[in-house]
Amino acid sequence: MAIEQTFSIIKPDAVARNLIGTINARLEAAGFQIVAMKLIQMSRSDAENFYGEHQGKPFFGPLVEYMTSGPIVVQVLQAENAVLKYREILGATNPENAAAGTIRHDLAESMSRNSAHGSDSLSSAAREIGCFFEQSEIFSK
Ligand code: IDP
Repeated sequence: MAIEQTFSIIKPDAVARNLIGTINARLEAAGFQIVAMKLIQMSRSDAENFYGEHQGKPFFGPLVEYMTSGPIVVQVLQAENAVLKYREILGATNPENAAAGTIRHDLAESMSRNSAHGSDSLSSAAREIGCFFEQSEIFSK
């Protein structure tokens, strides 16, 4: 299996509840190496661009409001099969449908305040990493 990089966000609800360490411990225990990480607050244009595929959907406005409401942690995670592996430990978008033991099942507040983001494909990961990181900020061997 190939070594991949995926993009992760620890979302505002999780940062506000002091869950950065809890989520990072889960990521490291699952075998991810955190090769880039920043604490930032997204601007409205960052959020609109990042979630551009959802423009026009009823939840788009509230999603942008929420994602800009406070600090978030943006990360690049590296592992074998990282994209699928992270989606598996993240769990379904709606925490009510997420499997027991996943981040969203165990930690998320609701479908909109669902604690973390993980890229859904290698091409999304490349695009999303590029929204927040220069290549020189990624510490990959
Ligand atoms: P994902 O984060 O599991 O990849 P997406 O469908 O890409 O899910 O949606 C992006 C984010 O938008 C979700 O994580 C969630 O915060 C929010 N979202 C998606 N669908 C809904 C919805 O039907 N109601 C409220 N928020 C939603």
